[in-house]
Amino acid sequence: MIIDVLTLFPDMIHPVIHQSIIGRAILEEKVEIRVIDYREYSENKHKKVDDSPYGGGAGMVLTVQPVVSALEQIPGYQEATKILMTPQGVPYAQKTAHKLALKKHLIILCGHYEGYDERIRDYFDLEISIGDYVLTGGELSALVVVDSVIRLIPNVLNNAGSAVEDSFSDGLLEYPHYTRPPEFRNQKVPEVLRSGNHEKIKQWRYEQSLKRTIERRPDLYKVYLKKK
Ligand code: JEW
Repeated sequence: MIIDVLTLFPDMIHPVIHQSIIGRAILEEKVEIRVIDYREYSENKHKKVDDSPYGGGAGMVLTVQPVVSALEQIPGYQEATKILMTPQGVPYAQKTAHKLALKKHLIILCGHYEGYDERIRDYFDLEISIGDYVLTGGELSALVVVDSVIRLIPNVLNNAGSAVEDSFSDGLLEYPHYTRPPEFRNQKVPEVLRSGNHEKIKQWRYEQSLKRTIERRPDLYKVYLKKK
């Protein structure tokens, strides 16, 4: 997979993608990530990429020319899946991550002003928001998409697919995990987990998953009941 990240702040992207599982996926050539500073494509004499909004009002708007020029110089950009990061986009969830993980080429645009010139939207296939909170720009959102998609590429997790799904596989939250020591200060590991009774352990974990989902995520529990 090739992922092109269009950003005005390449230094927000670089260190993150070279760590951990993403860093290894790049070294193992499971994914190629190219970070493109679209300011370089501005035809303005001062390399300006923003301007004040027509009709007035506070704040600046990202101009269309640098974005479209940066897009058009990417080989195969017409066939790529082009994603615009914006708080107005569809709320990001695991289902979208799975769809994106099937693609050969993603292009992700990060904005960094009060808004995009509306004409930019015509060049993109999909608008994504990572949740209902305010950020300073699209870079962190793009990194969330990149991380969640790369871990779904076959053989990126050494763990042959068992960790790929985690909590969202059956729609329940994960059960509590424990490891050594069996007792830390006054906290004990539940007896059942050390019993060796695998049927009992399975039952306990399922009950814990249910309890946790009902308490913490009634919204997920409702969906789980419907699917069951
Ligand atoms: C996201 C791209 C570009 C936020 C979430 N937040 C916000 C916001 C911004 C500008 C105007 C109005 C609201 C900041 N911003 C972005 C925020 C993506 C940009 C500028 C974003 N997902 N993605 N929750």
